[in-house]
Amino acid sequence: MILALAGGVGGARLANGLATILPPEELIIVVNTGDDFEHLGLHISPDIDTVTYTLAGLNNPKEGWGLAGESWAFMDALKRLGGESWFQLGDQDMATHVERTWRLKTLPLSAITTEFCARLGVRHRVAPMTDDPVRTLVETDEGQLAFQDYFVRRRCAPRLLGVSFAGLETARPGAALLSALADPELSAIVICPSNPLLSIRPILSLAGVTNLLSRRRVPVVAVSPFIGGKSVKGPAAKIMHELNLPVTPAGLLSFYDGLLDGMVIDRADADLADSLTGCAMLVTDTLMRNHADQDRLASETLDFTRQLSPRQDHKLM
Ligand code: FO1
Repeated sequence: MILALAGGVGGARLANGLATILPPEELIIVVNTGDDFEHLGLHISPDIDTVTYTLAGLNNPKEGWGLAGESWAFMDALKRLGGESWFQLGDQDMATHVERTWRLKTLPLSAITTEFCARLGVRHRVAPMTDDPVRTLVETDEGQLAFQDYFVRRRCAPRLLGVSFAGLETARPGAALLSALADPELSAIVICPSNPLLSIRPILSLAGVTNLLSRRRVPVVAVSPFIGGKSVKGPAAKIMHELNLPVTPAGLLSFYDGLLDGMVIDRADADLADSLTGCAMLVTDTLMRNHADQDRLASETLDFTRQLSPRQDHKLM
């Protein structure tokens, strides 16, 4: 059984490749919820929706988030009324947010996610990292901003000074994450090519998670979201630069701080990995332009995990 940690479009793409190869009982995808926010009175869970829509084959392939073939009548009507229109909510996508918000009055996010997946034909398990509220906040040269305010409304223009996760200290890891970490059949943990700081750190920082993960003695493999010093999608590289985190295999290895047994990096970064020790490297094409790329990268990553034995001295983050 593989535990995949994911957030955002890159994470969803690799998760989709893993889901193509592995049967439903052999994969669980645990998703970041730090990007969640309340908007227009609705609870939005962007990363959960991106993963769910991608696995359902319903996602907008160009943007990566949202649904394919959307119409925008709601947004047009909202603009006419002078409403907040910086966050694009398609007409079909709105049904997800309205129905989720309504159900959250009586159900946890994990139960709603399971039900939506079933309704959309997703057979693999997709679970939020926690059912408790965690909200990513960014410190910038223009003050503190909520994550989507910074990311979408301000298009990451303010200079980033730091990131924090409100609610993380008291949030309990989700039941699916805990049961995956305790599952005797767990054979590897795959960190998808998601933003390490914004998507993966919140999952790993939940109480007890790195501790449990390290004790399992199963290989932990990260697929790099960087190619040739740039992020494949989104401003991950800009964000890392502004926080003095190098966008290189060495930078990623040090960011994950003793947790990794293996790293999958792009051919463009092969030279940079030559001198790295303490972590096995798989050098391949990591750009996922289509389904074939997703499946190939997932298959190569799984083969790689099978060749690795976990380090005996996983350091706690
Ligand atoms: N990202 C944008 O850059 N602009 C948007 O207007 C936008 C709307 C949106 C609506 C629903 C959804 O599930 C995701 C949406 N995203 C949008 C993506 C999302 O905010 C970010 O990509 C993630 O939070 C980062 O992983």
